[in-house]
Amino acid sequence: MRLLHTADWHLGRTIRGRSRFTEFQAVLEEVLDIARSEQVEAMLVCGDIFDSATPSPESDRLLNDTLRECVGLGIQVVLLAGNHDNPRRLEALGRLADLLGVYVQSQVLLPEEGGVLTITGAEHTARIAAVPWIREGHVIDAAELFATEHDARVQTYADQAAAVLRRLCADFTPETVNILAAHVFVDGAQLAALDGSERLLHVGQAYGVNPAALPTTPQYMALGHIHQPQELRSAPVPAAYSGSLLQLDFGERGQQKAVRIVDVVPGRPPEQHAVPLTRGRPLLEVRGTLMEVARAAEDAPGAHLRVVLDVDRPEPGMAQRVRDLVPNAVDVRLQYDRLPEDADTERVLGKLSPTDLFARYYRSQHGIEPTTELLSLFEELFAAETRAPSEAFS
Ligand SMILES: [Mn+2]
Repeated sequence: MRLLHTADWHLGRTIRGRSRFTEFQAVLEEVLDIARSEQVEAMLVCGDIFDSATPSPESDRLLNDTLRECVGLGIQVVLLAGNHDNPRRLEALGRLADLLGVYVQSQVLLPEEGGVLTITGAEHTARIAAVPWIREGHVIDAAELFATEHDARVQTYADQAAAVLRRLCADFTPETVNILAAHVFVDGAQLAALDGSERLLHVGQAYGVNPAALPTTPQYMALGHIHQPQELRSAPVPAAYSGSLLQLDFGERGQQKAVRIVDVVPGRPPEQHAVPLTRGRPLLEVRGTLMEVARAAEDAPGAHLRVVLDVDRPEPGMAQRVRDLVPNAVDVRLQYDRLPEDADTERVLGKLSPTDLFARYYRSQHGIEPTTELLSLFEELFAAETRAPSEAFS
């Protein structure tokens, strides 16, 4: 049985307020082209279908157009709710779509109550343990539902989520194709290193499932949640994050996005490979002077650009000049040398007057001294603000 594994579509995501609708449209057409030419029997979309809990009608339509095409091709679809999705909204879609072979998994269910889906292919039958994102506040409910090995000690979210995954895969038998599809954060997965954009989301949270705690019974784990495509070498069985369809934020720039094609028959290890996606616009960062940046932008006409502009000091209107010159610039930052901080001033901050504190703040933000006019304006406003309200506004 041949499967297409994808995830993290995030339909409706914008970049700094600009629509990416045509990119989503183009890349979903590309996914359908791949599904068609690879003759897949099923497509697993492992969560974060939409970017928000209240997607626009355009995003709804894009999903429906894509599903409609799959139905026409005879491709069965499994959609998982991710942490960005509204599970009840997706569930409502599933109430009708299952008649067409489009199965929505919006909550954690017992295996016999729909937690494990059955997909019948031309030659083989697949059992797919389908696990949406387990919300932090719901993990205990989920674990209790399964009456998983109960430990008197307080178990972490990650322990409980892992127990749910194992339980759902516990009844797999060797005569079927056995797959785990889940929207889950597995510890040790590579996060977008640039800007720490994904890393930040997980710092300090006990969300990461220990790979050693993952079930050993599936033949393949189709994962969603991490946007960087990757095979998960630390997992006990073949496992991968397919990654998102587009570079969704600047932290993901440079990532080659992909879908995965997985060939699997009962009782044997799967064969799988990534198929690169090419129809999204890349995200690039360009640095330098205005002229250097403009030249670099000409070399990358299709990209969304973050411009980091070298300037001596902040100048009002500079960001607008960049946008006028470089229409693809969606993010403009000014780069200049800030004055060095006095190491020991932290201790004396409490002794500074409000005006001195303001002057310090201004220097730290703008790298130059505030003018005397600005300082007296600050004093005037500060005095007005700190007077009794009746006095200030009478
Ligand atoms: Mn996501």
